Amino acid sequence: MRTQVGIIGAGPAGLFLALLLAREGIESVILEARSREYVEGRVRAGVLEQGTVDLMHQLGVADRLMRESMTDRILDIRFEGRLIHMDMPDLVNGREVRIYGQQEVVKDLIAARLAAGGELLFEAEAMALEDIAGARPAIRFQHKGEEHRLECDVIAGCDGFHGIARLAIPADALTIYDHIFPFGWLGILSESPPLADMTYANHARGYALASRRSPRIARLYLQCTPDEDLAQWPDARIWEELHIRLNADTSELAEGRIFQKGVTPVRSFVAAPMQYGRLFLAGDAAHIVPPTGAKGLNLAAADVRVLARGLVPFLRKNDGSLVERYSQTCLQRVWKTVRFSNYMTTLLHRFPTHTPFERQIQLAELDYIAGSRAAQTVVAENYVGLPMDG
Ligand code: RFL
Ligand code: PHB
Repeated sequence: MRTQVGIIGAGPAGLFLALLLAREGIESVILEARSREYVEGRVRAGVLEQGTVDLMHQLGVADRLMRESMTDRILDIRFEGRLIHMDMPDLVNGREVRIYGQQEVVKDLIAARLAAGGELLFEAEAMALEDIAGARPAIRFQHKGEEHRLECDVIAGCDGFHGIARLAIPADALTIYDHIFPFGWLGILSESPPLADMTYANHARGYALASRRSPRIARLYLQCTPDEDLAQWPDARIWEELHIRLNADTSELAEGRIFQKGVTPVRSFVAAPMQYGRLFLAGDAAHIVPPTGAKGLNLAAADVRVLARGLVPFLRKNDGSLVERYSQTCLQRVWKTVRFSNYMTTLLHRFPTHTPFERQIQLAELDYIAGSRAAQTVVAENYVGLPMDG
């Protein structure tokens, strides 16, 4: 088999990339280890920056998004019985975010890819990469019990944090920046009306977050230990803790049937550079941010925009001037996003190691944001998303 761009992974990064390239007449094959049902059912992110929404419009895949997603103007932070109420469009020139589940984005992108007749193989697991430093790299993969080899002009490693692409780069060619936070997030989906606004809470018992998926589905999170045992969290305990930490009684935060529960680690990770020879890493394969800034999916979309823009002249007329700056261009945005996600995480969580001094600094920071339009603008500007390529 042969193609121009071999894409490993049908998450947001791989799917957006394939559609961006197809629009320019560049052919690709996507290999996805899991089944279609599995990737379409994976519950993850929910906040789309304006730039990600714009990208879906440009690709002609925004119809359902515009019908079913909800705009989110407001970002609330509750702490010590107080409220910081930020109106994002008011703070940052009309910009806002949209709430639309990542699995809905993935469904829309898969449908568009298949409708256009593009190659997308499910249950096709990449096992090894060959000759990534040379001119004819290849991916060895397994599909329906058989081994295959896909020869490419370039390979896009869009295979997430646990994929194989990053591991194919010699260790001495990569610098790894890794920071594991001493807590995790317990996330649930519930059949109950959500809080009206996106609400983050800093509480002495730990952080909580109230988001939503629809007017009838709430998406709620609680800070927990990194290896929390879900068996210790019967529904009643989850609700009790949410009411306390969000300072919202049942009249404000109604309880409902919990139909999904999961624990996710909280981590910052960057592998640099994001390119080695003809292998390009994009999305979670290259970097992870703590979910507190709601940035992972958006960063994946931003990476592949830069990648597609660079690959088009390279594959059409062997002009590598843009693509050779791929990593450098992406990492500017990545580090600013790592910084913001780290800031929000540090601002809102309870750290087991906190001294009384550090707790007071945290509360002073919240008090400062509460009283300063400038500080609120900084938060809102980052939350709605920095300009592309910035
Ligand atoms: P993905 O989505 O992990 O997709 C990678 C795909 O590669 C496949 N794969 C392979 N395929 C073939 N061969 C192999 N050897 C393979 N190895 C792996 C996998 O099966 C998978 O389908 O990475 P991608 O595309 O880079 O997208 C990144 C995002 O998924 C991630 O950053 C976000 O979900 C992070 N995130 C959030 N991001 C936001 O922008 N806004 C949010 O509100 C937000 N909230 C979250 C989040 C992540 C969370 N969890 C569970 C980690 C909330 C949570 C709880
Ligand atoms: C979500 O809706 O899943 C969500 C919202 C905000 C975050 C993380 C996740 O910071």
